[in-house]
Amino acid sequence: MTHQECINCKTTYGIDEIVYFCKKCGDILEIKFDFKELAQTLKESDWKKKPLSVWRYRDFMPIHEATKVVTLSEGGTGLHRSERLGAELGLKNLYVKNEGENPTGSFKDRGMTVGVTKAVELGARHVICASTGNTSASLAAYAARAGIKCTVLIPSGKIAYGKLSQAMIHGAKVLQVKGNFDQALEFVLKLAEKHKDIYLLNSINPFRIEGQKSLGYEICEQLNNEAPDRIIVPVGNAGNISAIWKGLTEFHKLGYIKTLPKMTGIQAAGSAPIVQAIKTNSDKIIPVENPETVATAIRIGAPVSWKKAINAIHESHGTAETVTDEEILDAQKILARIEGIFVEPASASSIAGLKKLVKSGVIGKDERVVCVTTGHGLKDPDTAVKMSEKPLEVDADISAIENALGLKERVAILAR
Ligand code: AN7
Repeated sequence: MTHQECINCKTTYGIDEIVYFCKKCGDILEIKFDFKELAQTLKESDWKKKPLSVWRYRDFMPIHEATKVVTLSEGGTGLHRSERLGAELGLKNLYVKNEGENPTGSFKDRGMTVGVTKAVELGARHVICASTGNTSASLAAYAARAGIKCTVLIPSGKIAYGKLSQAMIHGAKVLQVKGNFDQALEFVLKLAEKHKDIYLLNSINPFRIEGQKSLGYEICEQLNNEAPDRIIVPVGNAGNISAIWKGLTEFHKLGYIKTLPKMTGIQAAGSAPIVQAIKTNSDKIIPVENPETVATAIRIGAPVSWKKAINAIHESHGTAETVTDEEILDAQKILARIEGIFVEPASASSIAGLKKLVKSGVIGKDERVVCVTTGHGLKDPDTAVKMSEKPLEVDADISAIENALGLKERVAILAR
């Protein structure tokens, strides 16, 4: 009794119907469950015996029972208690949920394992997406795993090398469109509309959101069935913050958690239409024409899931904030140096946002906060190298090496 439903006019569509936008009002769709039926299924299921992972929650996923899932073991990522970073920022209860630990190195795998499983279930032989990098890397891997064709459209120039290499090695057809992400997305939407045999897997596809909601479930289970006070998420197209909130509200409705966290979205200052809407208390976004940021993953001016994200922030009494490129890179470095967690710039925006909001007093020092870091640092090695101290070149000689390390001086001082 699961169906797809328009988030605006509530028109319903069958669970196996291929439809990306509401045919009546043009808004986006979400998956709806019959909660009585779901609660009964869960009661009879042994889901709690399965390891922490996306497919631990198979009963919560809109996939038919007999379907074979397309998986690379996604989810089950670490929720790292971050005492040193917490102390630095004045917080006692800080955690980092590190999504870089997923198979292709980003949270996108949670959505793609479900999305590509659904694609195969529907008989699709060709999948497509537009991407700032991670979505294409993930889709390429899952399409390879499923043995189906994959096409990705990426913006020109501004895609991190690690991500591009993944899409290429997995055999996707990669088109670099001379334009930005928002333009690339418009083209894939047109292509999927025109060529019905090509299945679209951007995050307007509600089956991807279903996979990504497991991130919300996992955080609560890792905190012994409690929600934190706040979850901070980097926001681009706004699929992830919407998905996490969907998962949390489902867990709440089913009685697995008693409270709900404040959802807090962070965008880069140069591409922050959702923050702008929240701050001006508007129920609409004004797309950013030419988005700019070092965090190329979230260089998105017209996020498709903006309405879901604004709902999530309002319903949860959360907030949204911008961070500058400098704040992002600074946070990336701090996290790597004092917690041993290497994330890409977009991911570090959640840490940068936390720092800013603690400083301004919006986030209380006693709050239990979870920062989601969305992608691995190796996705964008160029930025990491650029902002770090260069390796010293030394002669292949022990005394030259000791010299460079300052060990010679120490010997001299000790000898005195
Ligand atoms: C590391 O790959 O949109 O708000 O095309 O790669 O759900 O869009 C990437 C997004 C955050 C934003 N962090 O998530 C793409 C793409 C990282 C990301 C986001 C992305 P959404």
